[in-house]
Amino acid sequence: MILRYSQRLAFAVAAAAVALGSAVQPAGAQAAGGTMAPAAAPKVTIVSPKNGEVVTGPSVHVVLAVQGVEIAPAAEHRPGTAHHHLFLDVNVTAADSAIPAGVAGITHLGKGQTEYTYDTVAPGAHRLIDVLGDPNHVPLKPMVADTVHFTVK
Ligand SMILES: [Cu+2]
Repeated sequence: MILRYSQRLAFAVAAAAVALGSAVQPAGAQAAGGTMAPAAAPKVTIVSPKNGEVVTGPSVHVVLAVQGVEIAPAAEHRPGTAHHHLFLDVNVTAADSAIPAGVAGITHLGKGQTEYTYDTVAPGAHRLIDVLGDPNHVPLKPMVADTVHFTVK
């Protein structure tokens, strides 16, 4: 009786594994064949200014783009969404801690903005880093970031 039950259980587990395997395999085949995009890792791009670009100051307009993640206001606290954080001429903060607010050089685009204008950026060389953070402002894991160097004339 006990043996029979365990045999049935083993069969059921094996059948489930086969069913799972057959369900997973076509998706993998499609991705490999390029007919369906696999779930892409999130990616962020600083569209403007471009790396190496010389821009006319004093204001600098920043345009951002993402792939594979939804940008949303932090206040919505929706899992899986993110918002941009700009680090202008300052280093990125710790990967496992919330990005601080009220710190010079760090800007939260917490309303889900995908563009930002610095009113005054001094002439010279600058480095801009964009880091995606979750609704709690903690950088996504693995960190999703982009860096450009630009010059204000
Ligand atoms: Cu934030």
